[in-house]
Amino acid sequence: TALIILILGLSLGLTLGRRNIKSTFFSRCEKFKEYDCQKLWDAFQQAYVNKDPCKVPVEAYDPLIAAAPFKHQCNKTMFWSKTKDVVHGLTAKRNDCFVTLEDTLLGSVLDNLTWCGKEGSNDTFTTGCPGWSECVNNPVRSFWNRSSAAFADVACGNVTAMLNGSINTPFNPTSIFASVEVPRFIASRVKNLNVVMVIQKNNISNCTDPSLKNLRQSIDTGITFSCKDVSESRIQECGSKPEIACGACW
Ligand code: AVW
Repeated sequence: TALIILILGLSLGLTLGRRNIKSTFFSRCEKFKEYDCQKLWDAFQQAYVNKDPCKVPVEAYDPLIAAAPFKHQCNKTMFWSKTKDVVHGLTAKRNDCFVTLEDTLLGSVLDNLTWCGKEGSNDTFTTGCPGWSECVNNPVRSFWNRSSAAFADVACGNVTAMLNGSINTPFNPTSIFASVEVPRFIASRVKNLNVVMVIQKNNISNCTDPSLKNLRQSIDTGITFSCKDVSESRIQECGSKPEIACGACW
């Protein structure tokens, strides 16, 4: 009987996991009261359904972005690269201070999901989809590129980016942050770019890393640049103590 229960449990889990991108989409979407989730689901699906999953360009998501435009979050916009967990650990608790793409409706609805379509079918698939680097124009990668561009377009005032001090090149030219977001910062909207270098015990780089010089040089001259090395525990403390003022997090 134990074996039968195990097999039943496994197949039930698989069925639910596969069937459920639509219900995941809706349950996450419904947390944001002011949107028509059915309308957003339709706009989402039209981007990739019935298409070769390697032929979904970033523009395919224009109607979805238009249906749920990002709001200006002046002084709160938070970018990140290779620091997903620590950043979201913080913004989950301190959205009074910082907002990432994954804290917005579209970003949170599609975070950690995989999807694609198939020519000749109107279904959404969550297995057998191309990997991130398998082809450039795949549905998941195009969505994150398109939504990151739209999110960067509305950033204003003080902008923060969390980079990872435990890797060789914290500002990597191939990252979405470097290739899609930074080029869209314009001085008439963005006043300061404040980099927070997340420093763990075994860090191998910090604000003096040459890649940070590239970042400083690639931004508009009218944007003030700063970089601060901050320990991971300091960032976690800011998350766990709501009494810490946003400006005093590091
Ligand atoms: P990242 P980014 N395979 O931590 O600067 C699968 O490198 O690029 O930071 N998924 C991938 C891959 C890959 N090889 N590379 C990237 N991703 C996906 C949006 C994956 O979902 C925000 F606004 C991973 O968690 C940030 O400022 C995510 O891309 C900026 O883009 C980030 O990869 C972070 O992009």
